[in-house]
Amino acid sequence: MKPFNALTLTAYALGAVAFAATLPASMATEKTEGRLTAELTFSSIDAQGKGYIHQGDLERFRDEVFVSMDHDDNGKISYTEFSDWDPGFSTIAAEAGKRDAYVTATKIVHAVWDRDGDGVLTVPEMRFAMTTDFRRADLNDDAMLSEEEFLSNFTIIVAMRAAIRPDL
Ligand SMILES: [Ca+2]
Ligand SMILES: [Ca+2]
Ligand SMILES: [Ca+2]
Repeated sequence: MKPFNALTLTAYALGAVAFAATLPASMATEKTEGRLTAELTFSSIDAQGKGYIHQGDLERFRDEVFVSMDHDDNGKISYTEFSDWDPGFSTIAAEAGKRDAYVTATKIVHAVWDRDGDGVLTVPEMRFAMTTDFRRADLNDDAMLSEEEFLSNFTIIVAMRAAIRPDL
């Protein structure tokens, strides 16, 4: 058995929230604000409205997000820069009284994506995270993510929604 390091622990924690977030199916269809925000995120990745996203869509989105996050244009995303970027989850979390849980989730995601642990995200680190998350979310292995695969299995989306509403 491998040593139980911090990354294993955070990956385990994310797995646990992902598991909680996929139960039960009937509740997952309810239109919560968290789900609507996740749907809007999917729409902005799927810029052409195809109804699915492929790696190229995600890479274009990642590139846009990286540029908009990197306030000081140094090619690295600090946690402060990372936490300032928000497609809408932060506001919902504040309204739901889940600000602390949301901040914790953003810290875990930033730490997991920061593979060399130097406190900042580089383009290759973010690309690796997106590619890994894409593959993990692609349940039927067809190299495309349907909206449902993205909403239910894409790690950062699941983590943010779970932080706001653990039951959804
Ligand atoms: Ca920066
Ligand atoms: Ca790093
Ligand atoms: Ca798929």
